Amino acid sequence: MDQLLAVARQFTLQGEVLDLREYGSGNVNDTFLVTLASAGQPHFILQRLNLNVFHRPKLIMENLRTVSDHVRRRLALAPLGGGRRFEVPRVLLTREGRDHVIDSGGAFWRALSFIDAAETFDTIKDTGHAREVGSALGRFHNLLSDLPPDHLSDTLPGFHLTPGYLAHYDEIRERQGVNRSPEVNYGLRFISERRAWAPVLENARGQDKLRQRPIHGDPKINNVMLDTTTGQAVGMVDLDTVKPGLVHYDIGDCLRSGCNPLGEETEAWETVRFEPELCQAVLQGYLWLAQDFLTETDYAYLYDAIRLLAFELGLRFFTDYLAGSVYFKARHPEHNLVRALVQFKLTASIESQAAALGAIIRDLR
Ligand code: GN1
Ligand code: MG
Repeated sequence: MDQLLAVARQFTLQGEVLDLREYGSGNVNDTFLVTLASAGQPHFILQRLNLNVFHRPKLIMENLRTVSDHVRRRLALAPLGGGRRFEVPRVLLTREGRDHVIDSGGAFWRALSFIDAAETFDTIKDTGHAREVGSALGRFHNLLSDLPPDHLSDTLPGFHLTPGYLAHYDEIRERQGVNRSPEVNYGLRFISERRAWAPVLENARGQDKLRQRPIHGDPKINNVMLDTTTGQAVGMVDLDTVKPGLVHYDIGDCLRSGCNPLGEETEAWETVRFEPELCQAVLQGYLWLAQDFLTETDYAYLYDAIRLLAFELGLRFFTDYLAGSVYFKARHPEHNLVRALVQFKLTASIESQAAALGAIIRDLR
């Protein structure tokens, strides 16, 4: 705690630290909310980056600045109407003007502005919430649609490349073997039945049917901030995975998160379902702002994106379970297995509603 406070103080230009507590439910970094005795900006976010996942933190800080500067510039040129606000976190500097602190143990700390009078939720509440989540992603993509993707570094090579996750899965199975159980058998079979289809987005990209754009990388519902009074989306947080990629990764990830009413952390994996009404609402919110830049072929791959990103996250959790939970923080030894089963059930639910989801996509165009 003393070390934490000492790090927090380096980012405070004025005001004493009144409170410092763990914040949010991230699976990779450690996040804290700092409260200051300062009337102007009483809160900021302090984070310890997980260097096992993010090998080049300086590039992440550069991407963060590129994105938040670009978003601010766009909004200054064309402010949102209707009393709406939209923000992404700003990088805060230390008293010496640096954007991070390395502590005595070598950990990498950085501070970000807190979006005021806003909150996030781990599970989706209703179609109104779903529409706002979709519109936040649409707004984010729209604001970055004129930023050339090569202005962003690829801070996490291989992120969202499903064939790479399959190769890693094979390697782990080979290296560590598998402790069989009915749930593990279900997962093994589930993956093997879908592996031929899994390169669908990468193949389309290889054939130049889909092109790279700036993406968020992790637009799950608890990365969308909603105004505490109006419930409107007012920002997207967690920009560590911003990089060049396919918007399909984001759309699929947003939907696998926003259309699962039980949430990705439920223990009741057997009853997980993908809700088409929520899907309709997320897509409506998204497409309202994204239709300006989406092409015909982009639409043609939306259904695959929804199905693939749920499958991919299941595969990632399942592999990490087999590997002994070395990537995603786990609260118990079976945690990543249960998380995987949730995503596999969600994938199966998506597949069983393929025709209805196709119709929803068609009707929204
Ligand atoms: C991880 O750490 P967090 O919760 O922001 C992961 C995402 C997953 C997500 C699932 C860098 O995000 O890809 O979708 O867990 N981030 C990384 O909750 O792997
Ligand atoms: Mg994240």
